[in-house]
Amino acid sequence: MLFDVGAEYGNYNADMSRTIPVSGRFTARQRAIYDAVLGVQREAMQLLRPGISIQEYHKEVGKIMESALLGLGLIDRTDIKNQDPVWPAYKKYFMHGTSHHLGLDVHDVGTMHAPIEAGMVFTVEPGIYVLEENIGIRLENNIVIQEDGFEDLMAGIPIEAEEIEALMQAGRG
Ligand SMILES: [Mn+2]
Repeated sequence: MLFDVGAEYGNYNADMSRTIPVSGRFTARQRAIYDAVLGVQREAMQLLRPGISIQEYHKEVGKIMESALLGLGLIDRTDIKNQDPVWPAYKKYFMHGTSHHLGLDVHDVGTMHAPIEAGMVFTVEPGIYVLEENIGIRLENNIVIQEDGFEDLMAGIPIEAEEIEALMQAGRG
């Protein structure tokens, strides 16, 4: 079950996604896809830094996602070789952007063309949606860009598959 939720405080917004297994435990396949999404999220966060444009960033995340989907056997080298550059093969399973500005609005105003600056706040929300397997997973945290990296504003909110399962087991008593 995929939740995309948020809170508003002092006119500022949050935007978070978590995905939990309805049974309380991920199947092996769900877990493989979950961990792939989490891996892409973590790598994507490392890319968001002052100087990079959001367009360049999305291109780089596309490459990371491509390799994750290859690993899951969802696409193969031939799909990539034959892909439409405007709609690359990975888009079949990840058809939305990875990040958007966040602030006074959930999708806050901001240019896609100017370089990213310290102090900007972004969502980082990769997802893999496999219609044919009835599995859709998105994980979304909010980060603030700093001069030398980023701070994950949701670092304290459980996201590891083990943490999610443990919480669900605990809620069963
Ligand atoms: Mn979002």
